[in-house]
Amino acid sequence: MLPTILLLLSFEACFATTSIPQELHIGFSVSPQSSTASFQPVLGDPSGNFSLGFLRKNHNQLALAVVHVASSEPFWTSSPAPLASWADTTTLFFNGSLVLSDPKTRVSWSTSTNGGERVALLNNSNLQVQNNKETPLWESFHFPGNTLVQNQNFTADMSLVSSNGFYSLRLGEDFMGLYENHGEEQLLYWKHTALEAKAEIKQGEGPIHARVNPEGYLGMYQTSAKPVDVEKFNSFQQPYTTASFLFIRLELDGNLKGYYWDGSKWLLNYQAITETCELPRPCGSYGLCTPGGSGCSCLDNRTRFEPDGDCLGGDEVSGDLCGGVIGGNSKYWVLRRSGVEPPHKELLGHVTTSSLAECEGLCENNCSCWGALYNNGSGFCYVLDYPVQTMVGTGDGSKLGYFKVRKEERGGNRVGVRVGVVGTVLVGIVVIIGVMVWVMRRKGVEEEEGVSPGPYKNLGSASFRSIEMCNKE
Ligand SMILES: *[C@@H]1O[C@H](CO)[C@@H](O)[C@H](O)[C@H]1NC(C)=O
Ligand SMILES: *[C@@H]1O[C@H](CO)[C@@H](O)[C@H](O)[C@H]1NC(C)=O
Ligand SMILES: *[C@@H]1O[C@H](CO)[C@@H](O)[C@H](O)[C@H]1NC(C)=O
Ligand SMILES: *[C@@H]1O[C@H](CO)[C@@H](O)[C@H](O)[C@H]1NC(C)=O
Ligand SMILES: *[C@@H]1O[C@H](CO)[C@@H](O)[C@H](O)[C@H]1NC(C)=O
Ligand SMILES: *[C@@H]1O[C@H](CO)[C@@H](O)[C@H](O)[C@H]1NC(C)=O
Ligand SMILES: CC(=O)N[C@H]1CO[C@H](CO)[C@@H](O)[C@@H]1O
Repeated sequence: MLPTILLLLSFEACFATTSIPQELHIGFSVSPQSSTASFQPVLGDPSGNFSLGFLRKNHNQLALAVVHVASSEPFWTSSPAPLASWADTTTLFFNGSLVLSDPKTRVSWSTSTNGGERVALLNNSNLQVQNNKETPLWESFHFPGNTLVQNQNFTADMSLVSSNGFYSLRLGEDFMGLYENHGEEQLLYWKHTALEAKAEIKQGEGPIHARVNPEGYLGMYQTSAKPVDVEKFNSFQQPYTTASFLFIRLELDGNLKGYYWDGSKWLLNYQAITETCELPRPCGSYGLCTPGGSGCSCLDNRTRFEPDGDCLGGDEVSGDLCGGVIGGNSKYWVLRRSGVEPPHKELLGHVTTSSLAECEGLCENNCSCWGALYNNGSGFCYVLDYPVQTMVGTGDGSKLGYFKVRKEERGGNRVGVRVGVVGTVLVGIVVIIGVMVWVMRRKGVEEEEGVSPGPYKNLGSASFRSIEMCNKE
């Protein structure tokens, strides 16, 4: 008897979680369940293809996400807003705004819509907060992350950002471009200018927008329904395409890729960049990428390339070489290499100098410069005002590279090792102090019933970063 009841109860529980509502109304509230492995659906679309719910991240955190149910592929998430904890104190509720609230970490995300009447997920995966008007108050299609699904409009004021935050896709006046984020600066590494074969871009008629067309292309449009550009996918004008579903995603390596659904899995349909060496940093900092199969090596020929590390400097190379050092030169050492040129040089500015020495001089005397590359044939001089990433190898010995390497960051020799050990000990001490302060502050905060959110939050994230650093060591 008892087992039967239990069976019935658990059957009922299963059933309850599989009947997902298609609309959320004022007063709705739900929390993540500890038993959910990776995704807990909250709202479904009419076709059953898509679902809004809690997506588990880093074991015990979550983002709100719209996923493709059959593949669990997220098309939209509430990040880059901070992740909430996967805990029953975290709630998603609808009070006119759709709000994700985690009082424990004080993470809160909201559509900030007053007067919303319902939340609905459309059959194109667009999540909307609606009232009785035709235009929704809020829609996820206006806030893309790294993914753009078919028919989703991508406008000039949006950007698609890779989930590591390094790369972005944006529209210009008559082109779309992929950019590498260097602090404030954005370095263009791929540019596709509208061909204007079917329609022309007209001055003064507003910015262009882009959209994945279900017929199998990424189109750029201005005012007309005719595209000003058609970037074709493999599935272009294939009979299976219109019955399928397409999306593009800015991937972790900086490539823009397109996919289509064949009914059981996603197939690669498009790649903006097909040559590995044309990716923004295929071989890491101070790496050298040689087209035609020989792959990655290091600019410094005394250093061996390791696939999971950088040749020199590591990931932490940033900022500039300015300030604070007597004599100017002492902050860095110089590495020279022949047979190298900058990647995407057609997108880089250059100056023409009459000699290699003059080109190097432009960099040597400027502390915000990290390197200079000279073409002895054309006299073109490329000055790099950002930390040195992967260069491209050419067989041509008249192409010369001059690179500054920050001194403390030179690894692999005895000085480097000693600096590393001292660094580790220092990091350890900082972490211990950090944790002590954090625990003390946390106690304080708990006693005050959380009156001062600032220091608690900041300390929390700082010590979290330190712990991450230790794990890496
Ligand atoms: C909905 O909840 C949020 C978060 O608690 C709050 O800031 C907002 O004022 C509420 N809106 C309404 C209409 O009650
Ligand atoms: C999606 O919804 C729209 C409008 O609600 C409808 O016209 C269309 O046929 C639907 N598409 C699918 C694939 O269900
Ligand atoms: C995208 O833009 C086109 C043209 O402006 C419009 O007709 C269409 O409804 C928009 N699509 C969505 C999903 O908003
Ligand atoms: C490394 O580069 C230096 C300077 O370009 C050159 O003199 C040396 O022969 C190279 N060593 C090897 C092993 O290729
Ligand atoms: C140094 O380089 C930066 C970046 O390339 C440039 O903006 C600046 O004008 C240069 N300064 C001098 C003194 O040449
Ligand atoms: C650069 O060009 C000059 C003049 O053409 C030539 O004398 C010199 O050897 C070249 N240097 C290199 C490194 O190719
Ligand atoms: C993209 C996707 O998953 N589409 C599916 C939506 O649902 C219909 C009916 O079940 C499927 O045939 C599609 O493949």
